[in-house]
Amino acid sequence: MHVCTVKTKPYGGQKPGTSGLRKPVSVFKQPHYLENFIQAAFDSLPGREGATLVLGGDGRYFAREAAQIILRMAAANGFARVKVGRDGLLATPAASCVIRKYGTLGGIILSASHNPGGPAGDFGVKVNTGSGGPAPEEVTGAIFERSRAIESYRILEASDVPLERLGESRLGAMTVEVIDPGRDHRELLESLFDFDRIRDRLFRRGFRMVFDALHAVTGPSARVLFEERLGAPAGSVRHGTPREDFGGGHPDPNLTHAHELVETLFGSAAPDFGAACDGDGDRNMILGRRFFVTPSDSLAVLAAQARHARGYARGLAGVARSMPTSMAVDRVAERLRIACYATPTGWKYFGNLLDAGRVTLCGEESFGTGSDHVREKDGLWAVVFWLDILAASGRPVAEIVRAHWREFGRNYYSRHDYEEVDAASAAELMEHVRAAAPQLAGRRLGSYEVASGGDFRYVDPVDGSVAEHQGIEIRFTDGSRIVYRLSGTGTRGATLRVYLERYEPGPGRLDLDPQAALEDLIALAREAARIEAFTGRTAPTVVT
Ligand code: G16
Repeated sequence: MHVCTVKTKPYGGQKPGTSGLRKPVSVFKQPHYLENFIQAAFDSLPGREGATLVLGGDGRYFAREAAQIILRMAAANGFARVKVGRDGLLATPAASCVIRKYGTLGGIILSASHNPGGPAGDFGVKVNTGSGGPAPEEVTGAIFERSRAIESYRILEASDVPLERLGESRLGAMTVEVIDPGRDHRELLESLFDFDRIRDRLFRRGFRMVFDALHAVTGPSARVLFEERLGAPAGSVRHGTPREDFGGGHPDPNLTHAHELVETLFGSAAPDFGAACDGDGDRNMILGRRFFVTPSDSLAVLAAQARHARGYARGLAGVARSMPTSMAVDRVAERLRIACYATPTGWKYFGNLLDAGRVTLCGEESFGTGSDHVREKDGLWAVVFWLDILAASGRPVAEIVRAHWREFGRNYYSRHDYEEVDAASAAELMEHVRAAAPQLAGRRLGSYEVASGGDFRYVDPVDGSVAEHQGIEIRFTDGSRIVYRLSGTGTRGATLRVYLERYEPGPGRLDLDPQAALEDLIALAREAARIEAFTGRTAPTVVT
């Protein structure tokens, strides 16, 4: 076995987006494309000589090949050990857990998250640092710069390492350790929540749940957690076997893509509780019987109820949400007299706040919720947290959320996505809104009066770093808002996201359909940005 130095040329466009480098599989399969990015990442992680790396992913198409390439490159780049999930599987929060527990230098997660997989789907590489969280801007920036100047990469000439069985093997001077992809993470969850209470008060009393793993990474661990450890009936976990193409589905836990689960929960013999996670296990969707919990409400309810969970009984240091996430959690923070931070979209922006102990819980409208137990959002954690709250309160999901609205008011909320629009037109639309927004202050739009309008700029309160142009917000005097952003995770054209929010203090009008409650704002948002004129679209592609 010897180390080869392979000559290469830079590819353009290896700039990591909101969450790693995501591209169609066909792009990743170009000669040296993956290798260039991995070498650039290794070069940007100081201290790799003799260090340990964590490797895994959601098991999507091309992941097996990619894992073998990365193992050979890690061996040629001086790593002493790679901890890799069995069969190359490791959910994103589980990877974060392993990095933190064993103090490794960082990790590489092979996933394009909720994007479809298969030969015509997407692939992705996420780089995490020693904190267990996604690489911060300064690291992703360094990787990008390095990728633009790369001339060669190092790789060991060797045959594939078997990844099917737990245990250790050698690859040159490096040890490859195949680990159980879920064990460390499950142990962590068990330390935070009262498994006995969930088993005794829920499943021993006939409580029924359906967890839809969407043929993605959480299936095997979900079976152990829910069916073996917590006592849910066999068959409670659906689509629990990971597939390279996610069974042809779209592993995105929302009302559109997890429609089978939604139909079950809204059907005549609906179980008490439903949940789903995405491709790499960091997103979650929570459903009660004939009831959908928006991610923003989920964060607010978890924050309000956290004291009932063992791991959070001492109280929360603070909470954080991404700027476009509804302000429901702000009201809880106010009541609890704790700090509430609004960050740009992207889990990496929570890292400093979590590391500094300023926040305990954080979440995003994009079906992500998490806490300081790891440095990624955590799908299974959110599901177990909800079960723990249900067990503690003895009330169904819908009642808990309705009681929350009665106490704090309801933030009606929706996101309208216009996917795969022409990138240049989307950029023009954003320029138009950027120029128009500040002029709107003080003007009336329909029945609303504009309080302010402009670009969201974030100054990290811990290290002072600045992130500009993180979405354009139009705020109204009654607390309603419209936010416009371009997604940083799409791989085809541009995705325009329009976020809509209106606060209803109650006690009446708390049970409206969100699309009806937001009707005026939806029309205003379309007009103010001239969405049809710029994109040719008369309706969004996905509404969540
Ligand atoms: C990633 C990020 C999230 C972000 C989401 C959507 O999630 O980690 O912080 O909210 O993308 O981002 P965008 O609106 O830019 O598409 P994931 O689950 O895709 O890794």
